[in-house]
Amino acid sequence: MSEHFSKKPNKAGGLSSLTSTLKHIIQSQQPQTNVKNLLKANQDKGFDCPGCAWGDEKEGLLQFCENGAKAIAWESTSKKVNADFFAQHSLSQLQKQSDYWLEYQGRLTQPMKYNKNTDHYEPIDWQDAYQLIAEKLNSLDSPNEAEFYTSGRASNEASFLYQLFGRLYGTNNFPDCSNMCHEASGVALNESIGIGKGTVVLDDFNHAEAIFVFGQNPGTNHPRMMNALRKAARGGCKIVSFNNLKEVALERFASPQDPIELLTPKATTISHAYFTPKLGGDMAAVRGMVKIILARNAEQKENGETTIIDNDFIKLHCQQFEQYQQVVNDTSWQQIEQQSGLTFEQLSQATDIFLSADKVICTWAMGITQHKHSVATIQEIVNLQLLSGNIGKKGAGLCPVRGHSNVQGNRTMGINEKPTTAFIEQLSRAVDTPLPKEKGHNVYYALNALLQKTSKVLICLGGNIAQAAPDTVQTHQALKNTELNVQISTKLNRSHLCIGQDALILPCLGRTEIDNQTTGAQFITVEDTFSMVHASQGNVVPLADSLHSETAIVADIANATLTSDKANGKLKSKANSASNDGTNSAINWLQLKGNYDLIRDLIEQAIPGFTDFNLQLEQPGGFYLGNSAAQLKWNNTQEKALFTANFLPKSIVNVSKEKLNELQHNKQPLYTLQSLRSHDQYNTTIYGMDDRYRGVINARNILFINKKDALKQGFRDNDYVDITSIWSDNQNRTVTNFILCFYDIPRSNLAAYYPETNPLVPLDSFGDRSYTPTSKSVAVIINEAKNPPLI
Ligand SMILES: Nc1nc2c(c(=O)[nH]1)N[C@H]1C(S)=C(S)[C@@H](COP(=O)(O)OP(=O)(O)OC[C@H]3O[C@@H](n4cnc5c(=O)[nH]c(N)nc54)[C@H](O)[C@@H]3O)O[C@H]1N2
Ligand SMILES: Nc1nc2c(c(=O)[nH]1)N[C@H]1C(S)=C(S)[C@@H](COP(=O)(O)OP(=O)(O)OC[C@H]3O[C@@H](n4cnc5c(=O)[nH]c(N)nc54)[C@H](O)[C@@H]3O)O[C@H]1N2
Ligand SMILES: [Mo]
Repeated sequence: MSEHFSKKPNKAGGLSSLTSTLKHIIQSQQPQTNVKNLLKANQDKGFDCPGCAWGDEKEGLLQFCENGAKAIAWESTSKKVNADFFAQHSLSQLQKQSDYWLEYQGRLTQPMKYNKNTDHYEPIDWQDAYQLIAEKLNSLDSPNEAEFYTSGRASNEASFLYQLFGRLYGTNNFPDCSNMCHEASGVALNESIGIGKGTVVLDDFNHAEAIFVFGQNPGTNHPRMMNALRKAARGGCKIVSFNNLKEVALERFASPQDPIELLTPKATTISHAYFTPKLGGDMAAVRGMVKIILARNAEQKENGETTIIDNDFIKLHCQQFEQYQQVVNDTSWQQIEQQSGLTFEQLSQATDIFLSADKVICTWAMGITQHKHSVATIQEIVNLQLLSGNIGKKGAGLCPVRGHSNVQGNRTMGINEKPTTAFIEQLSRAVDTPLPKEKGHNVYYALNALLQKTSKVLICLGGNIAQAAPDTVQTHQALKNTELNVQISTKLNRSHLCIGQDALILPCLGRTEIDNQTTGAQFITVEDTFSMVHASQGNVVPLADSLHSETAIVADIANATLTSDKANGKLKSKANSASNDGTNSAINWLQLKGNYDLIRDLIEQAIPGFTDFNLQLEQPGGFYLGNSAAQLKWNNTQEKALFTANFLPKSIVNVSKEKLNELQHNKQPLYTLQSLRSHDQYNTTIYGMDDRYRGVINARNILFINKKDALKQGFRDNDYVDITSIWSDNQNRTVTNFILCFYDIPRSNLAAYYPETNPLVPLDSFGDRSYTPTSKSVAVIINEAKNPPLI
């Protein structure tokens, strides 16, 4: 033990989470407002908690969790980052501050423009800011020289207007946080089952007989999911965890809403079985389970007994089963055990649980999606579920657990750089204007285009691309190459500080605040991970009169850009041919901004599933968008659920053979590093320096390592090390002075926090077909720190 490490707690939740909630509410300096906020979180006529995309229970007074409370308290602070603040701090001074310090200064409240001569951000009128954006966009040689980034908090209304604006302007360049998150789930599921979303609803968790949780840490990142898991476990459902680390919430969880578990050491055992595969080893693990199932099935068939796989389901609904069987047969046990790091016996135990349950849900998150072979891994999970017909029946299905609270809604609204033809055609009809069909940029291509200066303008609807994207040095350079960088944000972050020629900060309202427009207070809508669409309305007075809503900001930028006399000649269209006040236009941006019901009317025409949108929202809890696969309708090209016959990757270590030989020759051990979240952060927002559930106190530069690996290299607990990534381009990517922490982690695997380790993730190291950065499998070496801090 040291000053930074204490014993890992033996349960998650309980009193510690309640005290932490209170601490964050008090620290916000707005305790009364925040108590009021928490009572409205995820309630009918309340606002949608910005914490995560988990679904809402139908009843219960309290619908928030510790980390949702942190997110809410973080937004509702009384501290302001206004013109005075920027007059006091030059850009160069701000650049020296930590990410934690930047966001801790308070809420952005005034639109600001960077002045190169003074090196300060200075106030600008909203209208002047819009004019500046309009002029810049209309001066570009091609609309494809602009990038429109979105983070998954933006509402359906704001993101619908944003993509419509981008497309009317003439581009499909919509890089978004999803590209770095669940992109692989979308690619895999669309191909396998014809829809890129999960097939379950919240109620399915009440009926499942087994729940397999792959690569996910819900105790920290989806705490409200813990209620569903706890309830299921208590009802006899068997929960099986596959996680590279022993995450305490998946072992034992105490509900803060249960008086006994709150006040005594009692807790509910969550996982019936817990397996710790190697990083990137899940595809092999699931392949192993399938191999066991198929072997047992063949045996039973031979003995004339009933088979264990669901032959009827497979015959009626699936394709390519024979090819898949062949690939499974050709996969050796040696490869399965070596890649998964699990034994035949362990995988047999997992299979026994799988087969003993009639209804199985598989959930997953970033531990599955951020590898090179993530698409294939997710398709292997689908294969497993198809074998037993575990899709389209109550209590069973596929559940990619989304991150940002409206990231799924953003996609439904068309934030997608590769829209389908059907989507574009319907949207074009709704606005009576042809729209671009060719593919645009995802995050990977957008950053490359900015690096090569073929893109010149970056507009970000929320988020913090500077710290969220991989290869920090390159990403920062990409942002510094911009001719105009526009950030629509609530808090100050690194993306406001990586700038080129012109830069604007446009401060917006948060979810908890009242959004008044010309026709009165507005609500917005969001879609959760279970495809439920519901309203969200803020209920506290905005921190400053000068704040605008995201929806209004997008409408104003669109109005200024598209209705200008100088609107890009090539883009002149019916929808854009308006006078300057936004009237007489097929799209009357100013009218839409004044009344969000009208935006929803337009969504109803443009996006399938939103018939009677405004009316449907009147139902408490909102409405279900439906899911074709859950109804056993397969909307892929084959019109069948596909068994995908992928081979296991040749290696799960993300380096070339030459590099591997070189390291072996130098006797330098190679590790695979995962970059993950602590309990005290929301992505790039750092709330505090602890990671209570892993026993870490007051430090983020921690490197979790297996004791045997450390000792073999001559390191001791608490030693300082430098971490260097191994990648084919020979560029030096190093982060320094990480403190080693001996931890229960598979050999040759490491874990450290994101975003601090993002400088190690090479931009060109991304998932096959998903382009998701391989944030959970970075090949690295570690060396004694060159310049350790003097103690
Ligand atoms: N409080 C809070 N809530 C959040 C967020 C936040 O930062 N803070 N972020 C939101 C967002 S955008 C997202 S996407 C989600 C993220 O939610 P998670 O996916 O839970 O986030 P990570 O911290 O990246 O955790 C990854 C988990 O997968 C495990 N893992 C890593 N690699 C592997 C592997 O190869 N195999 C297996 N089996 N396990 C592996 C890790 O040990 C860890 O438990 O949470 C959302 N909710
Ligand atoms: N190495 C590594 N990198 C990763 C990941 C990882 O696991 N490892 N995870 C990836 C994942 S899953 C994701 S989703 C991305 C996250 O990428 P982003 O979504 O870009 O990042 P966030 O940190 O969520 O964005 C935080 C900022 O959003 C702004 N903000 C907060 N609330 C609002 C709001 O209501 N409106 C507006 N307009 N702005 C708001 C604030 O200014 C805040 O500073 O990071 C990815 N990067
Ligand atoms: Mo995410």
